[in-house]
Amino acid sequence: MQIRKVETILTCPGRNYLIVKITTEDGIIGYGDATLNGREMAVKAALEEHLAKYLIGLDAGRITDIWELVYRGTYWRGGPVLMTALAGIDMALWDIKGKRYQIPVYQMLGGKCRDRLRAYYHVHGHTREALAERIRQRMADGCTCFRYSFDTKDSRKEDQYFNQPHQDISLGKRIEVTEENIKMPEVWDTGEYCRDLIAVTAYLRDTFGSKIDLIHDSHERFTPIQAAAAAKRLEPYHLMFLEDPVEPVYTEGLELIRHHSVTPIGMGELYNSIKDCLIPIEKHLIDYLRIDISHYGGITPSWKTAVMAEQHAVRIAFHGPSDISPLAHAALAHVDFAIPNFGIQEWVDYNEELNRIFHTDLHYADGYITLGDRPGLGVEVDEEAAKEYAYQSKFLPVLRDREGAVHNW
Ligand code: GCO
Ligand code: MG
Repeated sequence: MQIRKVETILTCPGRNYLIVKITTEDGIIGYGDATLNGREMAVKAALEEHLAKYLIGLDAGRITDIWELVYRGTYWRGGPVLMTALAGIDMALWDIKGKRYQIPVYQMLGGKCRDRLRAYYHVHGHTREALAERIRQRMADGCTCFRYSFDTKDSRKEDQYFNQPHQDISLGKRIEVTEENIKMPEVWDTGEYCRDLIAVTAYLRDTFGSKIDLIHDSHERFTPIQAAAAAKRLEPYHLMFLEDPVEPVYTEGLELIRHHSVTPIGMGELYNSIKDCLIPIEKHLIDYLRIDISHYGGITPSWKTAVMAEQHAVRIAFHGPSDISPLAHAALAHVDFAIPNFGIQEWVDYNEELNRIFHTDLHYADGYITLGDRPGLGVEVDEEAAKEYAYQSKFLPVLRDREGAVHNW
């Protein structure tokens, strides 16, 4: 099982996705996801120019050893670009091992702990009524948990809103940032947003009672004291969790939130290594760990972290937005199925173009995800179809406050 080739495939069926393809001497092909939204070229170069050559000739079965080699053996370590490159390699190696022994990855992690995964979708409404309507539509498909967002009314100006900046493209709300509009920042006011957050949440709870679970992603926009105040005021509406209330660097800020409130906290899509989440997990500062399997080095460290989190009653709710590929969704689902402390899975619909490229073994129906028993990650990649969708240069949005200073989005 010697590694013969390490290649990348960049494709844009709506959004950009970077795939790692590893081929062994005996002809086994493994695929992994190395997509980092808005930084695809940096990861591609890291893989092709800097990491691939270390891997040629190595035994593809020595996944942990190769992980260590890439992570610290080559000196520069950590950060989203390198950890995403490493994740692509790691997933491809698990895929190869599964194909070699003809078993799914979850079997290598101890087998399934559950029959299906509960999933949640993003829902956005310009107004609270539109949001409730969107939730009703999704409820008709069986979904019972929602990550809700809304646009915030500017109380100082008639008919003006602070638009939610990080909308899922599938909702048709996202403003694509291209070279033409890269200099046009969106404006944000956290005070106004927080006021609406409490009111909208109260409205949703009042409208739906306990029929649904609610998750709100504040996307690191609060300072620790703002987050503590929001979490305290949200208590009566019993969220499943308040996501990313503060930036990951404010670990002590999480203590402040805990001190003031029992609203459960979800954190993690910006964590890149086990060291980032050690203290939050061990000190019980978070309830749901939301690491992104593609930005955290892949299956190997995500599974190890899940085992550690289990010892501290922290549940796993992997980051699963539309900006990682179905290969990443497959990888995280194999881990989800194999761990006792699975919490919930963020989920998205695939468009037709994606379905042409990725033939996955995951199926969503009635609010739950099921996984078949194909070997490896269980995803067939149609490389010819991938070639039809050329890379498109896209950028991440920028948010500024009313005075023009940069604000977290
Ligand atoms: C989520 C996330 C995403 C991110 C995106 C950034 O919880 O799904 O916050 O919407 O904004 O992954 O690229
Ligand atoms: Mg998030």
